[in-house]
Amino acid sequence: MIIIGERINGMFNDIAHAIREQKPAAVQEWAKKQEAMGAGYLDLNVGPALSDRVTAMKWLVEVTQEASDLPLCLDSTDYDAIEAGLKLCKQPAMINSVPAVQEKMDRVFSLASEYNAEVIGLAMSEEGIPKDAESRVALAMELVANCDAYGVPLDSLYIDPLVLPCNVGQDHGPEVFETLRQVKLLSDPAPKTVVGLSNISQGTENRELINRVFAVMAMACGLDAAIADACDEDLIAEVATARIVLNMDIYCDSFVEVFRTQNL
Ligand code: THG
Repeated sequence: MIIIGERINGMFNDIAHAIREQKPAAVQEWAKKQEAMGAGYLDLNVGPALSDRVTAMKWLVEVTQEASDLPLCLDSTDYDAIEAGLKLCKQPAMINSVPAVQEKMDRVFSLASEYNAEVIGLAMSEEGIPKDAESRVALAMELVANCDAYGVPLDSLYIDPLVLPCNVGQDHGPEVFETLRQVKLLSDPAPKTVVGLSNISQGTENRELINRVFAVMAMACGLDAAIADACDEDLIAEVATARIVLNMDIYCDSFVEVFRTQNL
C-alpha cells in the first residue's frame, strides 16, 4: 500500500506557523522524516485559515522539493492553488481532490491531462457524502466516466470513499469497506483506491489503534493507498504484515524493513 504522508498540513500548528513566517525548517524536516519512514508521496495542504492559498501552495511545493524527491499530493479545494503547484512540480504529482461535480471534474481532469497528474476522486456530490455504498459507487462511476472522457488513464484515478470519524459516522464504516470492494469492478483497468486514514479516529481515544485496525481491514477490501501518519512505526509494520498475509509481497524474514525501503 502506498503511504501518502499526511504531516505537511496547515491543520498542524508547526506547519501553519512555518507557512505564515515563510520558515521552511519544519516542512523540510517532516518531508525527510516521512520519506525515511517509507512514505511514497507527500501530501501538501496549506490548511484551513489561509487567504492566499496560491502563494502558500507554491511555497510549500518549492521548499518540500528542496528536501525530498518524493512525488507530491497537492491537497486543496482551490484549483488555482493546485494549478500553481502543478507548474512547479519536478515530477508528475497527484491532485487531491475532486468531487463528482461536473464543473469541478471538467477543471481537474483537464489539469490532470495537461500536467500528466494522478487524481483523487471523492465519492461525494453537491449534496454531500452519501451513506450507503451503492450511492458512493454510483458517484465513483461518474468520476471514472469523466476521467476516461478526458483521456486520463483509469489507473491514474484514486477513488476515495471518504472516511468519517467513527465517533460521529460509525455506520459509514461498513459502507466504506463495501465501496472499496465494488470500485474494483467498475472498469478495466480498475481505478485505484485511497482513504484519509486519520479521519477515522479524529476526536477519539486510542487514535493509533483505530487507524491501524481500519488500515488492515481496508487493505483486505482492496485499498491501494492511504493519506496517513507515516511516522507511526506500528502502522507501517502492520501494513507490511498485511501485505504478506494478502500475498502481495513475498515473505522474507526482514519483511518490515524491506517494505520501508520500497515506498509501495
Ligand atoms: N481524503 C482526501 N484528502 C484528505 C483527507 C481525506 N486530506 C486531509 C485529510 N483527509 C487527511 N489528512 C489528515 C491530517 C491530519 C489529521 C487527519 C487527517 C488529524 N489531525 C489532527 C486532528 O485533527 O486531531 C491535528 C492535531 C494537531 O493539531 O496536532 O487527525 O479524507 N482525499
